[in-house]
Amino acid sequence: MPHMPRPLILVSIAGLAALGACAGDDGGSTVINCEVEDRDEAFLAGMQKVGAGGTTFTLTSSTPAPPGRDDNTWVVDIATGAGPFDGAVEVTPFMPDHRHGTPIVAIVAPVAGTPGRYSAAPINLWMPGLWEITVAATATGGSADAVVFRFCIPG
Ligand SMILES: [Cu+2]
Repeated sequence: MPHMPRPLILVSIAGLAALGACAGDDGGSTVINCEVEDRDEAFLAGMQKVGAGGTTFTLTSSTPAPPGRDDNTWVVDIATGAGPFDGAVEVTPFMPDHRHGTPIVAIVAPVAGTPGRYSAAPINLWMPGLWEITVAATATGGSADAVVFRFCIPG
């Protein structure tokens, strides 16, 4: 039976290589060069996106700016055709190349005194690479809308 163990060994090596793709990034063994990443966006305070439902999302500020590794705080202004948005907001980071997010949930809260303004923290971008950060807004008793901001975290 000399040939029996070989296929098993090959499968094991392939499995380790697949797991190592993401773990290697985290350990810093792979350098992420954001200069060659063309799916990301240049951060600009006040940058705007309009959702499919017509809701306007303004990324009023990011701390740090541009968004950096680990914890970020964002202020987002949300408006509908009827005026400032009022409802539930969720901010969800995701790494499309690795198919994972972050275990840390960003707390989103309305900013007192400014209708339609929400703060979100911590937006935990814990790994270098391209992140997609979805901002979703569901109006009280109304419809939902969302946009995606894409930023590359160097490392
Ligand atoms: Cu990752």
